[in-house]
Amino acid sequence: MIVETIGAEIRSIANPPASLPDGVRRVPKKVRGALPSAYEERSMAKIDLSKLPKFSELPVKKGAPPDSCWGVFGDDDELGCLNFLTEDGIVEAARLVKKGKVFRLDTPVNYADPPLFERKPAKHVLLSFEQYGLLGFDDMLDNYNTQEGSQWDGLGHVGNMRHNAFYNGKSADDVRAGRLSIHRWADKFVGKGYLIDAFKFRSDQGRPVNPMAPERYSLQDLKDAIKTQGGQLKPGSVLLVRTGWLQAYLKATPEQKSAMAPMKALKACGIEDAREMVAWLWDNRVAAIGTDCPAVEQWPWDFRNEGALHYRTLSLLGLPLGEQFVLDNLAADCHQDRQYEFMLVSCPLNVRGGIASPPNAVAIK
Ligand code: UVW
Repeated sequence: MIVETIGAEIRSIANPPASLPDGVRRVPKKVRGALPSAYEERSMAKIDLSKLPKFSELPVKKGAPPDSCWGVFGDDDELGCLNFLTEDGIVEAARLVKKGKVFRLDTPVNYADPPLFERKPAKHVLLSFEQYGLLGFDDMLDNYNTQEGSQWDGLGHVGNMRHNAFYNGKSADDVRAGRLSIHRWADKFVGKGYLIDAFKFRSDQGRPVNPMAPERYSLQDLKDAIKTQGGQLKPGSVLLVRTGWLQAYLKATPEQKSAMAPMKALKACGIEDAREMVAWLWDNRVAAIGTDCPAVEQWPWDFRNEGALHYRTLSLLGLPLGEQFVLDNLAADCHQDRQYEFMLVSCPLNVRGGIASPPNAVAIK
């Protein structure tokens, strides 16, 4: 199926009609057959974000779990909330670039030593051209876990246990077969970004959060921080939330880092997993949420808790989660010029069937 359509009124269609809605391009039949599936053009209709259902109107599909957006973007959709990143939004994002400053949002590979959650470090191997009598190198990253550092969790990362399904009702076999793959995002993760420095907001208020404890930033904290910072979280933005965790981690000694790496020992702050939180994210058309903490929500979180943010976002709303992002320099710049909006460009790995990816992201101001 080639055509992707958006919204309650424009459904995904197995047999596209002769004329397509504005903005939907059809891949010519001749070309379709010639392209491997990774290169299929998956076009998006121009959508009016204000016309999509509100959270209170979800679900729109019979039999879909409560609080899920399954079916809103069509039954075959694999992009979830990234559908909020529209072509017009990219043009608006480009207009936010005023100073020519670029902020890399990824940690260096193997920054966490040892990596968190018992993930394994990558081994960087140089291959010399000496054997060919030449001067030069290739290199390999052996054993690279795409979640060893900064990462987007893809929609195949966790599924809804009760419904035994991932975003949009896809099964584990669908995921194994490459559905909800990270490669679908390869050219879709560009748009407006907005940073909330929740850590600074709470500290300035005299209510500091300890990033190394499972403390939570509430929805009210996020809303109040936006009010204090100024600017607006515009519909169709990627939201970045600085929790202070990465800064605290980087200050820890090697011994402290080793002690906190195992899953059972790690303790980290995050944002609260309340229903109101995801309702706000959906109603504000947040396309993805990236944080500088290990799990977006606090760690530990209870894998059996259906209300955990991982389940509410990834599997019910198709909302990508970003973890261990580097936000300190970006935050410092935002405080300096009081501009918390920027263009965000993220090029996830083009791995067919991939589950997660380093964001390969920059914020540009
Ligand atoms: C956890 O919550 C364990 O984080 P991740 O998304 O990296 O699996």
